[in-house]
Amino acid sequence: MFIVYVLAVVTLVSGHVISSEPDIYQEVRESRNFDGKVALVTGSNSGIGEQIVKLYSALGASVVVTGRKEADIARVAKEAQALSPKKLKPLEVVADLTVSDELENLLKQTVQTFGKLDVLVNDADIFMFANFTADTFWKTFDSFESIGVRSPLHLIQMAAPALIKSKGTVINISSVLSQRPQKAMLAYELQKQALEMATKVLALELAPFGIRVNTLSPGATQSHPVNTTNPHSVANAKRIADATPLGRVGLPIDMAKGVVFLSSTDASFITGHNLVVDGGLRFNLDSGFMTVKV
Ligand SMILES: *[C@@H]1O[C@H](CO)[C@@H](O)[C@H](O)[C@H]1NC(C)=O
Ligand SMILES: *[C@@H]1O[C@H](CO)[C@@H](O)[C@H](O)[C@H]1NC(C)=O
Ligand SMILES: CC(=O)N[C@H]1CO[C@H](CO)[C@@H](O)[C@@H]1O
Repeated sequence: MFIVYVLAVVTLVSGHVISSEPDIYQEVRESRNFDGKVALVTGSNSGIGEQIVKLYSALGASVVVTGRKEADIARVAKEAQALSPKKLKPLEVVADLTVSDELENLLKQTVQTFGKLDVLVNDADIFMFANFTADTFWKTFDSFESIGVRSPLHLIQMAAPALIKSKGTVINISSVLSQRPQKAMLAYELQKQALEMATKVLALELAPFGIRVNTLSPGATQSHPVNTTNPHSVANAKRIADATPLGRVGLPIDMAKGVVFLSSTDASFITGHNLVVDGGLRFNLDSGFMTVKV
Protein backbone atom coordinates (compact mmCIF):
# COMPACT_ATOMS: atom_id res chain seq x y z
CA MET A 1 0.00 0.00 0.00
CA PHE A 2 2.76 2.36 1.06
CA ILE A 3 4.79 1.57 -2.02
CA VAL A 4 1.85 2.16 -4.28
CA TYR A 5 1.29 5.52 -2.61
CA VAL A 6 4.92 6.56 -2.98
CA LEU A 7 4.87 5.47 -6.59
CA ALA A 8 1.77 7.54 -7.28
CA VAL A 9 3.41 10.62 -5.77
CA VAL A 10 6.59 10.08 -7.75
CA THR A 11 4.57 9.66 -10.91
CA LEU A 12 2.67 12.88 -10.30
CA VAL A 13 5.77 14.82 -9.38
CA SER A 14 7.59 13.69 -12.48
CA GLY A 15 4.63 14.82 -14.54
CA HIS A 16 3.71 11.47 -16.03
CA VAL A 17 0.16 11.05 -14.81
CA ILE A 18 -0.92 7.51 -15.59
CA SER A 19 -4.12 7.75 -17.59
CA SER A 20 -6.06 5.35 -15.34
CA GLU A 21 -5.53 7.66 -12.33
CA PRO A 22 -8.68 9.65 -11.55
CA ASP A 23 -8.24 13.34 -12.33
CA ILE A 24 -8.60 14.88 -8.88
CA TYR A 25 -8.71 18.41 -10.25
CA GLN A 26 -11.51 17.56 -12.64
CA GLU A 27 -13.39 15.89 -9.79
CA VAL A 28 -13.27 19.12 -7.76
CA ARG A 29 -14.36 21.18 -10.78
CA GLU A 30 -17.36 18.90 -11.25
CA SER A 31 -18.19 18.50 -7.59
CA ARG A 32 -21.42 20.48 -7.85
CA ASN A 33 -22.77 18.36 -10.67
CA PHE A 34 -25.54 16.17 -9.18
CA ASP A 35 -26.69 14.68 -12.50
CA GLY A 36 -28.08 11.19 -11.89
CA LYS A 37 -28.30 11.72 -8.11
CA VAL A 38 -31.47 11.51 -6.04
CA ALA A 39 -32.02 13.81 -3.03
CA LEU A 40 -34.79 13.49 -0.44
CA VAL A 41 -35.23 16.52 1.85
CA THR A 42 -37.79 16.36 4.67
CA GLY A 43 -39.55 19.62 5.47
CA SER A 44 -38.91 20.77 1.90
CA ASN A 45 -42.29 22.47 1.43
CA SER A 46 -40.97 25.72 2.95
CA GLY A 47 -38.04 27.61 4.49
CA ILE A 48 -34.54 26.13 4.53
CA GLY A 49 -35.73 22.73 3.24
CA GLU A 50 -37.37 24.39 0.24
CA GLN A 51 -34.15 26.17 -0.66
CA ILE A 52 -32.13 22.96 -0.27
CA VAL A 53 -34.40 21.00 -2.60
CA LYS A 54 -34.34 23.81 -5.19
CA LEU A 55 -30.54 23.99 -5.14
CA TYR A 56 -30.24 20.21 -5.66
CA SER A 57 -32.67 20.46 -8.55
CA ALA A 58 -30.72 23.35 -10.07
CA LEU A 59 -27.56 21.23 -9.81
CA GLY A 60 -29.13 18.37 -11.78
CA ALA A 61 -30.45 16.00 -9.09
CA SER A 62 -33.87 14.33 -9.06
CA VAL A 63 -35.55 15.57 -5.88
CA VAL A 64 -38.34 14.57 -3.53
CA VAL A 65 -40.44 17.42 -2.16
CA THR A 66 -42.24 16.45 1.03
CA GLY A 67 -44.01 17.95 4.00
CA ARG A 68 -47.49 18.12 5.38
CA LYS A 69 -49.04 20.76 3.14
CA GLU A 70 -50.02 19.61 -0.32
CA ALA A 71 -50.40 23.07 -1.87
CA ASP A 72 -46.93 24.16 -0.69
CA ILE A 73 -45.41 20.91 -1.94
CA ALA A 74 -46.96 21.47 -5.37
CA ARG A 75 -45.65 25.06 -5.54
CA VAL A 76 -42.10 24.11 -4.50
CA ALA A 77 -42.06 21.13 -6.90
CA LYS A 78 -43.06 23.36 -9.80
CA GLU A 79 -40.39 25.95 -8.97
CA ALA A 80 -37.75 23.23 -8.47
CA GLN A 81 -38.60 21.69 -11.84
CA ALA A 82 -38.21 25.06 -13.56
CA LEU A 83 -34.68 25.30 -12.09
CA SER A 84 -33.65 21.81 -13.21
CA PRO A 85 -31.32 21.91 -16.27
CA LYS A 86 -33.14 18.89 -17.76
CA LYS A 87 -36.52 19.95 -16.30
CA LEU A 88 -36.65 16.79 -14.17
CA LYS A 89 -39.98 16.39 -12.42
CA PRO A 90 -39.76 16.19 -8.62
CA LEU A 91 -41.64 13.49 -6.73
CA GLU A 92 -44.27 15.06 -4.45
CA VAL A 93 -45.19 13.20 -1.25
CA VAL A 94 -47.49 14.46 1.49
CA ALA A 95 -46.26 12.87 4.72
CA ASP A 96 -46.51 13.35 8.46
CA LEU A 97 -43.12 12.16 9.68
CA THR A 98 -44.48 11.15 13.07
CA VAL A 99 -46.59 8.43 11.44
CA SER A 100 -44.51 5.30 10.68
CA ASP A 101 -46.64 4.24 7.72
CA GLU A 102 -46.24 7.63 6.08
CA LEU A 103 -42.46 7.54 6.59
CA GLU A 104 -42.35 4.09 5.04
CA ASN A 105 -44.46 5.24 2.11
CA LEU A 106 -42.14 8.24 1.57
CA LEU A 107 -39.12 5.95 1.25
CA LYS A 108 -40.93 3.38 -0.85
CA GLN A 109 -42.21 5.96 -3.32
CA THR A 110 -38.76 7.54 -3.61
CA VAL A 111 -37.03 4.26 -4.45
CA GLN A 112 -39.86 3.11 -6.74
CA THR A 113 -39.86 6.38 -8.67
CA PHE A 114 -36.13 6.99 -9.00
CA GLY A 115 -34.66 3.52 -8.36
CA LYS A 116 -32.24 4.82 -5.72
CA LEU A 117 -31.43 7.37 -3.04
CA ASP A 118 -28.11 9.25 -2.75
CA VAL A 119 -28.76 12.11 -0.32
CA LEU A 120 -31.09 12.20 2.70
CA VAL A 121 -31.52 15.58 4.42
CA ASN A 122 -33.50 15.65 7.68
CA ASP A 123 -34.85 19.15 7.95
CA ALA A 124 -38.37 18.85 9.37
CA ASP A 125 -38.34 20.73 12.65
CA ILE A 126 -40.50 22.32 15.30
CA PHE A 127 -39.77 25.17 17.64
CA MET A 128 -41.39 25.65 21.05
CA PHE A 129 -40.56 27.18 24.38
CA ALA A 130 -41.47 25.49 27.68
CA ASN A 131 -40.16 26.26 31.14
CA PHE A 132 -39.10 23.17 33.02
CA THR A 133 -41.59 23.80 35.83
CA ALA A 134 -44.50 24.54 33.48
CA ASP A 135 -47.40 22.11 32.96
CA THR A 136 -46.63 22.05 29.25
CA PHE A 137 -43.08 20.74 29.73
CA TRP A 138 -43.69 17.02 29.11
CA LYS A 139 -46.02 17.60 26.21
CA THR A 140 -43.32 19.75 24.58
CA PHE A 141 -40.67 17.20 25.47
CA ASP A 142 -42.64 14.38 23.81
CA SER A 143 -43.24 16.38 20.63
CA PHE A 144 -39.53 17.09 20.28
CA GLU A 145 -38.64 13.50 21.03
CA SER A 146 -41.03 12.26 18.38
CA ILE A 147 -40.47 14.77 15.56
CA GLY A 148 -36.88 15.68 16.33
CA VAL A 149 -35.29 12.41 17.38
CA ARG A 150 -37.38 9.36 16.66
CA SER A 151 -38.63 10.17 13.16
CA PRO A 152 -35.26 11.25 11.69
CA LEU A 153 -33.61 8.17 13.17
CA HIS A 154 -36.39 5.97 11.85
CA LEU A 155 -36.06 7.52 8.41
CA ILE A 156 -32.28 6.98 8.35
CA GLN A 157 -32.84 3.36 9.40
CA MET A 158 -35.38 2.76 6.66
CA ALA A 159 -33.23 4.52 4.06
CA ALA A 160 -30.09 2.57 5.04
CA PRO A 161 -30.43 -0.24 2.44
CA ALA A 162 -30.83 2.29 -0.40
CA LEU A 163 -28.01 4.46 0.95
CA ILE A 164 -25.70 1.44 1.30
CA LYS A 165 -26.31 0.61 -2.36
CA SER A 166 -25.52 4.15 -3.53
CA LYS A 167 -22.80 4.83 -0.90
CA GLY A 168 -25.01 7.77 -0.05
CA THR A 169 -24.88 10.46 2.57
CA VAL A 170 -27.11 11.81 5.37
CA ILE A 171 -27.24 15.40 6.55
CA ASN A 172 -29.21 16.38 9.59
CA ILE A 173 -30.14 19.99 10.25
CA SER A 174 -29.57 21.11 13.84
CA SER A 175 -29.26 24.64 15.20
CA VAL A 176 -26.54 26.88 16.47
CA LEU A 177 -28.69 27.18 19.59
CA SER A 178 -27.49 23.74 20.63
CA GLN A 179 -24.10 25.34 21.26
CA ARG A 180 -25.33 27.31 24.29
CA PRO A 181 -27.92 26.56 26.97
CA GLN A 182 -31.03 28.70 26.47
CA LYS A 183 -33.72 29.42 29.06
CA ALA A 184 -37.09 27.71 28.51
CA MET A 185 -35.56 25.53 25.80
CA LEU A 186 -34.56 22.36 27.61
CA ALA A 187 -36.67 20.07 25.40
CA TYR A 188 -35.36 21.73 22.24
CA GLU A 189 -31.73 21.66 23.35
CA LEU A 190 -31.91 18.00 24.42
CA GLN A 191 -33.35 17.05 21.04
CA LYS A 192 -30.62 18.88 19.15
CA GLN A 193 -27.87 17.43 21.35
CA ALA A 194 -29.35 13.94 20.97
CA LEU A 195 -29.24 14.20 17.22
CA GLU A 196 -25.77 15.67 17.16
CA MET A 197 -24.59 12.66 19.14
CA ALA A 198 -26.61 10.39 16.83
CA THR A 199 -24.73 11.95 13.89
CA LYS A 200 -21.43 10.92 15.44
CA VAL A 201 -22.50 7.41 16.42
CA LEU A 202 -24.09 6.77 13.02
CA ALA A 203 -21.02 8.18 11.27
CA LEU A 204 -19.05 5.40 12.98
CA GLU A 205 -21.59 2.64 12.46
CA LEU A 206 -22.33 3.43 8.82
CA ALA A 207 -18.76 4.27 7.73
CA PRO A 208 -17.96 0.63 6.81
CA PHE A 209 -20.83 0.83 4.28
CA GLY A 210 -19.44 3.99 2.72
CA ILE A 211 -22.21 6.19 4.14
CA ARG A 212 -21.24 9.59 5.54
CA VAL A 213 -23.40 11.28 8.22
CA ASN A 214 -23.03 14.97 9.07
CA THR A 215 -24.92 17.79 10.78
CA LEU A 216 -25.34 21.38 9.63
CA SER A 217 -26.16 23.95 12.32
CA PRO A 218 -27.76 27.12 10.95
CA GLY A 219 -27.55 30.37 12.88
CA ALA A 220 -30.51 32.76 12.82
CA THR A 221 -31.98 32.22 9.36
CA GLN A 222 -34.52 34.44 7.72
CA SER A 223 -36.89 32.28 5.69
CA HIS A 224 -39.44 35.04 5.05
CA PRO A 225 -38.84 38.73 4.29
CA VAL A 226 -38.85 40.92 7.42
CA ASN A 227 -42.30 42.45 8.02
CA THR A 228 -41.26 46.09 7.71
CA THR A 229 -44.60 47.37 9.05
CA ASN A 230 -44.06 45.48 12.31
CA PRO A 231 -41.59 47.33 14.57
CA HIS A 232 -40.94 44.14 16.61
CA SER A 233 -39.90 42.17 13.52
CA VAL A 234 -37.66 45.02 12.38
CA ALA A 235 -36.04 45.40 15.82
CA ASN A 236 -35.51 41.66 16.13
CA ALA A 237 -33.90 41.39 12.70
CA LYS A 238 -31.57 44.25 13.65
CA ARG A 239 -30.73 42.65 17.00
CA ILE A 240 -29.74 39.40 15.30
CA ALA A 241 -27.71 41.14 12.58
CA ASP A 242 -25.93 43.20 15.26
CA ALA A 243 -25.07 40.06 17.22
CA THR A 244 -23.70 38.35 14.12
CA PRO A 245 -20.02 39.13 13.47
CA LEU A 246 -20.55 38.99 9.70
CA GLY A 247 -23.25 41.64 10.16
CA ARG A 248 -26.35 40.07 8.64
CA VAL A 249 -29.00 37.45 9.23
CA GLY A 250 -28.45 34.10 7.49
CA LEU A 251 -30.45 33.23 4.37
CA PRO A 252 -31.79 29.80 3.39
CA ILE A 253 -29.33 29.74 0.46
CA ASP A 254 -26.39 30.02 2.91
CA MET A 255 -27.62 26.81 4.56
CA ALA A 256 -28.37 25.07 1.25
CA LYS A 257 -24.80 25.74 0.03
CA GLY A 258 -23.44 24.11 3.19
CA VAL A 259 -25.68 21.06 2.77
CA VAL A 260 -24.67 20.67 -0.87
CA PHE A 261 -20.99 20.93 0.10
CA LEU A 262 -21.39 18.21 2.76
CA SER A 263 -23.05 15.89 0.24
CA SER A 264 -20.57 16.63 -2.56
CA THR A 265 -17.41 14.76 -3.46
CA ASP A 266 -15.49 17.71 -1.97
CA ALA A 267 -16.58 16.40 1.44
CA SER A 268 -15.84 12.73 0.68
CA PHE A 269 -13.50 12.49 3.70
CA ILE A 270 -15.79 14.37 6.11
CA THR A 271 -18.11 12.41 8.41
CA GLY A 272 -19.50 12.89 11.93
CA HIS A 273 -18.95 16.63 11.54
CA ASN A 274 -21.14 19.55 12.60
CA LEU A 275 -20.80 22.37 10.08
CA VAL A 276 -21.88 25.62 11.75
CA VAL A 277 -23.21 28.19 9.23
CA ASP A 278 -23.99 31.21 11.38
CA GLY A 279 -21.77 34.16 10.41
CA GLY A 280 -20.11 33.77 13.83
CA LEU A 281 -23.32 34.27 15.86
CA ARG A 282 -22.41 31.42 18.23
CA PHE A 283 -19.66 33.55 19.76
CA ASN A 284 -22.20 36.18 20.81
CA LEU A 285 -25.07 33.95 21.93
CA ASP A 286 -25.95 34.42 25.54
CA SER A 287 -28.31 32.24 27.54
CA GLY A 288 -31.25 34.61 27.18
CA PHE A 289 -30.80 35.34 23.49
CA MET A 290 -33.95 33.56 22.39
CA THR A 291 -36.25 34.78 25.14
CA VAL A 292 -35.39 38.47 24.91
CA LYS A 293 -38.43 40.67 24.24
CA VAL A 294 -37.85 43.46 21.74
C1 LIG B 1 -40.73 31.04 31.67
O1 LIG B 1 -40.62 31.63 32.92
C2 LIG B 1 -40.23 33.00 32.88
C3 LIG B 1 -40.00 33.48 34.31
O2 LIG B 1 -41.10 33.19 35.12
C4 LIG B 1 -41.29 33.79 32.16
O3 LIG B 1 -40.91 35.14 32.07
C5 LIG B 1 -41.43 33.22 30.74
O4 LIG B 1 -42.45 33.89 30.04
C6 LIG B 1 -41.73 31.73 30.79
N1 LIG B 1 -41.65 31.21 29.42
C7 LIG B 1 -42.61 30.46 28.89
C8 LIG B 1 -42.38 29.98 27.51
O5 LIG B 1 -43.62 30.14 29.47
C1 LIG C 1 -46.98 42.70 9.38
O1 LIG C 1 -47.14 43.36 10.59
C2 LIG C 1 -48.35 44.06 10.70
C3 LIG C 1 -48.31 44.87 12.01
O2 LIG C 1 -48.00 44.08 13.11
C4 LIG C 1 -49.51 43.06 10.68
O3 LIG C 1 -50.74 43.72 10.77
C5 LIG C 1 -49.43 42.27 9.38
O4 LIG C 1 -50.41 41.25 9.37
C6 LIG C 1 -48.06 41.65 9.19
N1 LIG C 1 -47.97 41.06 7.86
C7 LIG C 1 -47.60 39.80 7.66
C8 LIG C 1 -47.51 39.40 6.24
O5 LIG C 1 -47.35 39.02 8.56
C1 LIG D 1 -28.92 17.48 15.66
C2 LIG D 1 -29.69 17.27 14.46
O1 LIG D 1 -29.11 17.02 13.46
N1 LIG D 1 -31.02 17.37 14.54
C3 LIG D 1 -32.01 17.40 13.52
C4 LIG D 1 -32.16 16.16 12.71
O2 LIG D 1 -33.28 16.20 11.90
C5 LIG D 1 -34.49 16.47 12.55
C6 LIG D 1 -35.60 16.51 11.57
O3 LIG D 1 -35.77 15.36 10.87
C7 LIG D 1 -34.43 17.79 13.26
O4 LIG D 1 -35.62 18.04 13.94
C8 LIG D 1 -33.31 17.75 14.21
O5 LIG D 1 -33.19 18.99 14.80
